[in-house]
Parts: sequence; structure tokens; C-alpha cells
Amino acid sequence: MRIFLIHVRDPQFYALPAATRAANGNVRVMGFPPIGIMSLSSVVKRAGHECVMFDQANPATPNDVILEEVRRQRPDLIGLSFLSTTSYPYAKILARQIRAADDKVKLAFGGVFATLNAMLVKAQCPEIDFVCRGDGEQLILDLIERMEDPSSILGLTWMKDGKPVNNPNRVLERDLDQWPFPDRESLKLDFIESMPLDVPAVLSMDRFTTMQTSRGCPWPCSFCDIPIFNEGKWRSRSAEHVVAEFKELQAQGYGAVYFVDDHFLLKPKRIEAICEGINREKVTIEWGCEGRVDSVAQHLFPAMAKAHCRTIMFGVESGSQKVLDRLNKEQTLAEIESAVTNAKNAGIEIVHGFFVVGTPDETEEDIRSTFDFAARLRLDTFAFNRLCVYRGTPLWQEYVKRGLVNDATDWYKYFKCSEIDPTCLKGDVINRERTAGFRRLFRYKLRHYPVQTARLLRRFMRFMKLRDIVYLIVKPFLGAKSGPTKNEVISRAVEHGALKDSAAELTRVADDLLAEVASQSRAERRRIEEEARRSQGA
Ligand code: B12
Ligand code: SF4
Repeated sequence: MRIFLIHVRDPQFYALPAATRAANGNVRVMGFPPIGIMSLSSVVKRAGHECVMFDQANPATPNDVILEEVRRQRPDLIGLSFLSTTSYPYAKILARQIRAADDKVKLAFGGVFATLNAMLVKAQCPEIDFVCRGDGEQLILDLIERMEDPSSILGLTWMKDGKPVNNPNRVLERDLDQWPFPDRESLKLDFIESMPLDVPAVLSMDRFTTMQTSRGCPWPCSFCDIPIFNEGKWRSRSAEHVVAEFKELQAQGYGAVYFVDDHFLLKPKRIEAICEGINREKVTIEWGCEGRVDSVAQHLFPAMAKAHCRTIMFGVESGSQKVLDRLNKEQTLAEIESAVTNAKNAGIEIVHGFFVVGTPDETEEDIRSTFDFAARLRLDTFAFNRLCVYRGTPLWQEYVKRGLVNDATDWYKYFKCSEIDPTCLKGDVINRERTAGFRRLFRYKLRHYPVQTARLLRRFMRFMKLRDIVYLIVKPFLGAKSGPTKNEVISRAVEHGALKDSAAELTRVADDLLAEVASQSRAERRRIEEEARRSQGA
């Protein structure tokens, strides 16, 4: 069978199609490769099928070119993969265009947003045949095999006799080592590493890719949908499998890798074995990862640095304990300080903090504390985003109960909390505090951490034009435009027919489902701790 896999992007999140080409002739762009479809492509090919990938980050393959290829190659199945609420409208548009070009091809959606809103998406997109929920590896194989009668395919949402049907979930697969490494080489596009910001912040011009060594995170943060997507579980690949992938990447000429794991820093023995393997195999790739500040693996930061870990990103969120507690973050300010200090003392070159502002019950004083806290921390880089609420999170559920969002009519919309929640500060107050906070933070950094700041600027200057560096620094002071952003306008403009209400009834996130995820998360943490204790005793 011939399969097309398309990674649909939100145009705001890929910038800089570089005017340059890589040594292998590929166009180079700044951003993260589409590891979701790359993972599926290798599985599909191993099963003997033909697979062609497209990534909308590639300026050479806009929708028109993809449509032309659909007409020319007549694939049997097209999978559209997208991450979030913000890219859903673009996926819908492309699906419609493909259906107009070919009324026979089977069309499938997959990814986090599609998973968490499957019935609603199916009802709103009649041109789509299937919505694929959760892990896609086995699911796509089953789909290829039983496309004409999908009634027994676990994790599939489809239409039977004019009614959306949700086949049962599949049991989460714990053996991730069974899948081949992602098929990176078939996509004729190269990536360079940048910070996950909406302004160019290039970290290196080395050939860059991402890797996934674990899936999920068993914590209960109220704004996050990772726990529900992974049913409160955390699953990991073995250290040997990860090291083998590193070796392959080194042979393919990659110089930098970022782990898209939700929480890499969970299982010390595994991290230690990965670091030992990297050194043993003489892999020199620089890598980065994300994790919680209360990680029990912090004694391994020096070993990670020795194994070329260059970047660690922490979900700091706030400098106010009250706000952290309101977000159910289950972390303290002291834990944040010691994690950042430990990482810097260990020699990690770039330690990044993700912060949010505009959270429920946050005061101006809290925002000030957040910026002053960020200034004092030995962070190299930071991002301060306005908190958004997504369907599937405990915060969304709270907003449904408080009558701030409507599960039936708002599920596909992109909302900053401050726009809908009266307990949040108003947007203009947040922006004013954010601008003032940045000013204090930059001043503090220059005065107290001049060497660290100079080192970071020197890294940027190696790869970026002076004009871009100046923009990176002054952007926080330019002020935000008032009114909704382009993303918000587009995400709210997706039309929805009468079908949506009946589908909404079927998909309402039940309180007991969230409670079940929370209890699974707690059980998962106990399981991991127990495993760690056992392996220490062994
Ligand atoms: C890396 C990442 C990014 C990267 C870009 C990644 C990229 N373009 O590839 C950057 C930093 C740019 C980014 C940006 C944003 N992101 Co982001 N991101 C992630 C992260 C951490 C990992 C994604 C990933 O690579 N996963 C690994 C691959 C292997 O998994 P996958 O893509 O899900 O694919 C698997 C399955 O879903 C399935 N599958 C996927 N597609 C298909 C298709 C078919 C046909 C089938 C059968 C199966 C299938 O099979 C795959 C293999 O099992 C996720 C968290 C997460 N764990 O998913 C958040 C996440 C997806 N991002 C999120 C958000 C909100 C955003 C932003 C909107 C943030 C913002 N406000 O600025 C932007 C918008 C991006 C966009 N829409 O283009 C949210 C989405 C929430 C929601 N409900 O909308 C998530 C879940 C994080 C979170 N908890 O909040 N992101
Ligand atoms: S720590 Fe919280 S925000 Fe981070 S992935 Fe886990 S649940 Fe989500």
C-alpha cells in the first residue's frame, strides 16, 4: 500500500526557512522535525509498505504541491498529524482540499489534540474517515490491514451508519523498544536547533533532530494534558535502545539532539546507563532534555554534562508558591532553586526556565515575584508565556463547572486564561508587568551574571545576524498588540455544524476520568520509586 504522512504546522511556530542549504543539498529550516510521522513512517516501511512524508515547515512543499502529489501518486491512505489546538484549523483545511482532489483516498487524523477531542473532530470533519487516538505505531498497521472494516481496531474513532463510533482504547504499550528508530532520512529537509520561542534564537548550525526516549508524565499539573493523553503512565525505552539510536544519528551526521520527552529526569539508573553508553560509544552529539525540578536524578547532572548534555529545560512556572499550588504543580521554590543551581554547578551550559503568567488568582505582586525570582536564579534563558487552557486538562474541567467555557461549543478554541477567567489579571496589566519585569530581569542579569550573559550572547552571535539578536532582546519590550492574535482568530473561526452538539454529549470529559488519571499517576509514581529502590538494592 502507498501511504502519505503529512505533518501539519501552525505557521507561527516555524520560522526562518533558511536561505541556506545543508551540505547534503536539503533546504534548512529552524525548528523541530516531525518525529510523530517519522516514527510512523519507519513502522509502515518495515511492514513492507511505501511511505512518503511531507512537512509543512518545508517551503518547497506547500499545500498545492502536496495536492499535486496526491493526484499524481494516488495514495491509499493519508495520515495528517498535528499537535495542538492551534494547528487544527490548518489540518482541517488541508483535509478538505485533499478530499476535493481525491474522493477515494482514506484520510486519518492523529496527534494529541485529535486524540483528546476525537468524537468532536470526527463530527466536525466529515471529509476525514478516521481519527486515531494515542500511540500510532500499532494502530496504523492495524488500519492498513483492516481499513474496510475498522470495527475491531482499538483506539479508532470512525463513522458507522452515519454515527460517530469510538472503538475502545488500546492498552498502553510498555515495550517501546520494539519499534524501529524514526525514519529521519526520507524527509528531504534539514533542521537547525533553536530555542522553542516565537523569535529566532539559534543555538547551533549543526544538523539537528529530536528523539523520544520516554512517553508521559505522572504528575497532576492542572493546565497540562499530558497525563490524560498517557492515562497517567510514564513509559520508557531501555538505555541500550536509546544509545543505539544515538550511534545511528552520529553516523548520519547529526550534531545536536533534543529529547521531546515530557519528563526525562525520572529514572536515575536509566539516565546513568544512557550517559555511560554515550561515552562508551564515543558519541559526541550535544543533547538537551526537559524535566521536573523535584527530579531524584539530580546527582547525575555532572554525568549528563560529561555525556554532552548541553541544555536542561525546567518547568519553573512561577516565583510565587501560591501560584504554584494553585496550578497543582507539586513543587516548591526551594526545589526550583536547587535544581537550577545543581544543573549549573554540574556544568550544563544552557539551563532554561519555562514560566507562565496570567494564571488564576495571580496578583501583580505575584508576577513581580516571578520575574525577580527568575532574575536571581542562575538560568541562562527563559520564556514567560501567558497561560492557556486546553480541553482535557483539570483546569478546563474547572472552567466548564464555573461556566467560563462550554464543552460543546468551545472545545476547539484557543484561549488565554486571562481572556475568560475574571480571577486572572487583565491582559494589559499582565503585559505591563511582563515588560517591566523583563527590564528588571535583564538589568539584574547584566549586573550579577555578566559572564554567564556574555557567554550566551557569544553563542548566539556565532550563528545569528546582529539584527536578529537585537530583535530577540528588544522583543519583550515592544509590547503586545491588543485584541486576539492571528492564532486565536483562526482557531475560533472554524465552523461547526449541528452534529457537534450530539458529539459533545458523547465526549464530555468526565470528572471520574480525570480522577482515574490522577490515581493512575500516583500509582505510576509509586511503581517507579519501588523499581528504583529495588534496583538500588540489587
Ligand atoms: C516538541 C513539542 C513542540 C515543538 C514542535 C514539535 C513539532 N513541530 O514537531 C514546539 C516547541 C515548536 C511546540 C510548539 C507548540 N506546542 Co507543543 N509539544 C511538543 C511536545 C513536547 C512533544 C511532541 C512530540 O514530538 N511528540 C513525540 C511524537 C512521537 O508523538 P506524537 O507527535 O504525539 O505522535 C504519536 C501519536 O500522537 C500518533 N500520531 C500522531 N499523528 C498521527 C497521525 C496518524 C494518522 C496516526 C495513525 C497516528 C498519529 O502516533 C505517534 C507515535 O506514537 C508535546 C507534548 C507531547 N508529549 O506530545 C507538546 C504539545 C503537543 N504542544 C502543545 C502546545 C499547546 C504547543 C503550542 C500551541 C504552544 C504555544 N502556545 O506556544 C505550540 C504550537 C505548535 C503547533 N501547533 O505547531 C500541547 C498541545 C495541547 C493541546 N491540546 O493543544 C502539548 C501536548 C504540550 C502540553 N501538555 O501542553 N511543541
Ligand atoms: S510536570 Fe506537569 S506540566 Fe510537566 S509534563 Fe508533567 S504534568 Fe505536564
